[in-house]
Amino acid sequence: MKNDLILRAAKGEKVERPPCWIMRQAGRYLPEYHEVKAGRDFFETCRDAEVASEITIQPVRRYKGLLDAAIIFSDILVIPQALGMEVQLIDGKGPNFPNPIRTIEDAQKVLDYKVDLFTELGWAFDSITLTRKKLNGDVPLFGFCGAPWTLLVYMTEGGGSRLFNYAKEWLNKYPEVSHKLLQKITDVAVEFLSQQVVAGAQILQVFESWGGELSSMDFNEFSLPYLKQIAKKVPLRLKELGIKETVPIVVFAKNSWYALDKLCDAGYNVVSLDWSWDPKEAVKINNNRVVLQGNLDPGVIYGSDEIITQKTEYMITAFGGGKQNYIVNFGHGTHPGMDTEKIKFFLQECHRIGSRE
Ligand code: 1CP
Repeated sequence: MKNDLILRAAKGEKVERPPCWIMRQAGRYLPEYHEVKAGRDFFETCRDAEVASEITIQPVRRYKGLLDAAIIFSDILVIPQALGMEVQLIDGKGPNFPNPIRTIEDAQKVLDYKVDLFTELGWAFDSITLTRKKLNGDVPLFGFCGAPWTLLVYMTEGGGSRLFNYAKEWLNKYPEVSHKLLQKITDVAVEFLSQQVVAGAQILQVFESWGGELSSMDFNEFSLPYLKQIAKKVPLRLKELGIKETVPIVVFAKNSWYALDKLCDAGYNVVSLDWSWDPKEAVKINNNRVVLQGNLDPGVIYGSDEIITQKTEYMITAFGGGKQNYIVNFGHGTHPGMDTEKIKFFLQECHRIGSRE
C-alpha cells in the first residue's frame, strides 16, 4: 500500500493529516464519467468490470494525491436485485422497481427467494478485484452496501419517495413481516460485504440514507438492530473466510441525529455524519468512542473560495484538527452540476488545514 492513511485513521490511530474522500466522488459531476458511460444503461455500466473500475479510478486520477480512498462504482440497489427484484435506473428520474413489494404475497416471494450471491452479483466481486489490481496500492478501496431499512424503503416504494407512505405502511401495518424482510436483507448484506472484502475491498461503508425518516423509536426497532448485526457479523464471517486483517466499517445514517450516541456503540469503527451536525456537538457526544467522518454541506462547493476555506477550516478545527478520530467527507454526495475545480480546491484546503501543526 502506498497510501494507507484512511485505514490507519479508521482504526483510531494518530495520523499526519485527516484522510479525504467524498461520497459519490465518481459519477455525474465528472465529464470523464459521461464520456465513458456514453449514454449506456446505469446497471449495465456497473456490471462491466472494465468500465466500472475505470469510473471508480477517475476521481483518484483527476485529484491525484488529494483523495485517500476509492469507492467501487456500483449501487445500493444491487441487493434488491440479488433478492430477485427487477430494478431499473431511469435517466433523469432515478431508480424504478416495476414490481415493488405491496402485498404479503410479494413479501413472501422475496422471503422465499434463494439468493445465490455469486450468480447474481459475481460481477461486483470481479469489478472489485480488477479495480484493486488497477489501483496498484495507490489508495484503499471501499466496498459498500445499503442498510436494511433504506433498502426496504426502495423495495416497498418502488423508487425514491417523498412521503414514504408504502414503507411506513409496512412498518406499522405488518411489523412482523417487515422484520422478516429486514432480517433477510441483513443476511444478504453481511455476506455481500464479506465477499467484497474477499474480492479485494479494504474498508466498508453501510448507507442508511433514509434513517432520518424514522422516529427515534422506530429507528431503535427497525434500523439499529440490523445495523448492529452487520457490524457484529461481518468480522466473524471474515474470520471464517480466512481474512486476517481488521477491515474497518463505516456507518452513514443520514439525518438520524437522535441516534448518534447509540451509533457510537453499534460496533462500527467510523460513524459518518450529515451536515446538520455541528462537529463540536458530535465530538462531545462521541467522546472518542469511534472515528467521525464528514460532514461539509456539499452545497458549500457552490460558494467562493473564501467561503469554502472558511467553512472547511471550521469543520476540521471543530472535529479536533484532524490528526486523530477524523476522516474528511461531505455530509452527503456530490451533486451532478458541481464544479470539479471547486472540489479540487476543497480537497487542497483539507490537506493544507489538516496538515498544520
Ligand atoms: O462514488 C460513488 O460514491 C459511486 C458509487 C455509488 C454509491 C456509493 C453510487 C453510484 N450510488 C451509491 C450509493 C447509493 N445509491 C445511495 C446511498 C448514498 C446516498 O444516500 O446517496 C442511494 C440512496 C442510492 C440510490 C440511488 N442510485 C439514487 C438516489 C435516488 C433517490 O432515491 O434519491 C440514484 C440517483 C442512483 C443511481 C446512481 N448511483 C450511482 C450514480 C453515479 C448514480 C447516478 C447514475 C446516473 O444517472 O448516471
